[in-house]
Amino acid sequence: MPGPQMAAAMEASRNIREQRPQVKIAWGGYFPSIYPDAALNAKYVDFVIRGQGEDTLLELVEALRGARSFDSILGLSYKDQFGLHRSNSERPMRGPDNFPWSPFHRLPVKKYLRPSFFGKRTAVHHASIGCPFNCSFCGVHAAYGRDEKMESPQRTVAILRHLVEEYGADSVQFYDMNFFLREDHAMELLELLAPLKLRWWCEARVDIMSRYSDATMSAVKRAGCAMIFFGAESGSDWALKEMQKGITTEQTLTMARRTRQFGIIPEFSFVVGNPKDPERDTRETLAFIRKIKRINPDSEIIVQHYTPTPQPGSMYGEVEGKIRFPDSPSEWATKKWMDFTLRIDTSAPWLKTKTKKLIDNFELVVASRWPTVQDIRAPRWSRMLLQTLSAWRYAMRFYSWPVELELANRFIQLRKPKRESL
Ligand code: B12
Repeated sequence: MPGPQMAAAMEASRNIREQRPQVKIAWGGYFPSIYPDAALNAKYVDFVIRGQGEDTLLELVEALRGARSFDSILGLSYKDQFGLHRSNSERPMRGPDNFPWSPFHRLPVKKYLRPSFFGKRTAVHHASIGCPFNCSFCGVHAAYGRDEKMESPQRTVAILRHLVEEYGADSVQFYDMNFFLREDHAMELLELLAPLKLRWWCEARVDIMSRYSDATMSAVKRAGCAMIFFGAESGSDWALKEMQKGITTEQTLTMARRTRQFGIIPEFSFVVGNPKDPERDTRETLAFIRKIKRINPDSEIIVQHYTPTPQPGSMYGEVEGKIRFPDSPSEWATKKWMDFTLRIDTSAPWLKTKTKKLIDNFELVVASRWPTVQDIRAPRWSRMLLQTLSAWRYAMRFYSWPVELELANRFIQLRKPKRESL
């Protein structure tokens, strides 16, 4: 991932290079997959493994032992003997069923099962890999291509049963980019999942789930689903089109209603400040969030700034010339770019300071008016304090200079879903 993990990887790589210069260093994961040239520009990165890593890494080890050539390894980028960057073709993705189970017996699994809003011992699982959609701001298709491969429901449930029986897991977060794809697959999985009595979280799309029948929706609830993360992205249909999101604002409202009807908490995430018309996007999205809150006050709202990734077909074309991406990990690790990748402060040249302030202030007022249920440590009084302080602002739509909320939030420090480690 970009952000703090990358800064830690830089430090570790530099130390290894210093102490053992003969050791080759390969980077993998989202950041080097999306920015392979920037990663290779670092002296201490010899290889970049793009996208799925398991097979590429093994083949790289074979090549380092002299058993094959580097140019025969799909998904690998590297420096040749002249120091020039070479990028081999993409590696076709293999589905989860093609790999053996994770070797849980070799890990201190209990240490990884952490308390959360969902239970005392929350596990994580990937029940599919990749995503067939093409949203212009998303890193998944940039790293993995446009394909999604689902794990068989039998295998998902067998692995989860193992985590329940051997290690006492009582809840799970599915890290799939797109947990619900086909309704028949979902129904089969939900029926098998229900007897495990897990409370769980997943990410899904409003277009797909708004078409699911009532019977499937109640099976989702019966199977233990407590919360679903939806990328609602914008309150403007024109901005959704610009983002190649493939959903409508109407479908988001439908899911706000349906989640309420079936007793599931929705998390709606927004990417505000579309470069085409950031002012209009912001105005319409903030009004839309208020509408969602009227329909389903339990909705958790996540507000992010629009940050393009440099990839074909993305909004990057729109902002070309207005933004220059760093060409080395050390520049990516500066505060300015760290804030960019974490979508904290995008320093986007197309976003007026006034608009940016409005987005940030609105986020603070909404997060205080409805403090996230996901912070399980926050005492009741702290939530009540934030609610009391922010109620008049939300009612009067007065978001400017929220100094008292900034102070209260600094003191209370509620967990920010999506931003902090779990
Ligand atoms: C879980 C998750 C989180 C969790 C992380 C919890 C934790 N403690 O690990 C939380 C909620 C904290 C989180 C936060 C954020 N996340 Co996040 N997150 C994910 C998610 C859903 C799964 C990642 C994962 O663990 N996958 C499982 C691993 C096994 O798969 P993988 O990472 O793809 O790894 C494979 C290959 O990449 C490769 N590989 C990976 N590492 C390495 C290393 C080596 C050496 C090699 C050889 C290979 C290799 O091999 C692996 C197996 O094939 C992804 C989306 C997704 N479904 O992939 C987004 C995703 C990674 N997150 C993203 C973002 C933007 C963020 C935030 C910045 C959001 C925000 N505004 O705050 C923050 C950053 C937080 C931080 N500290 O840096 C983006 C990154 C996009 C980009 N441009 O790079 C993603 C892709 C989502 C998206 N739709 O765009 N996230």
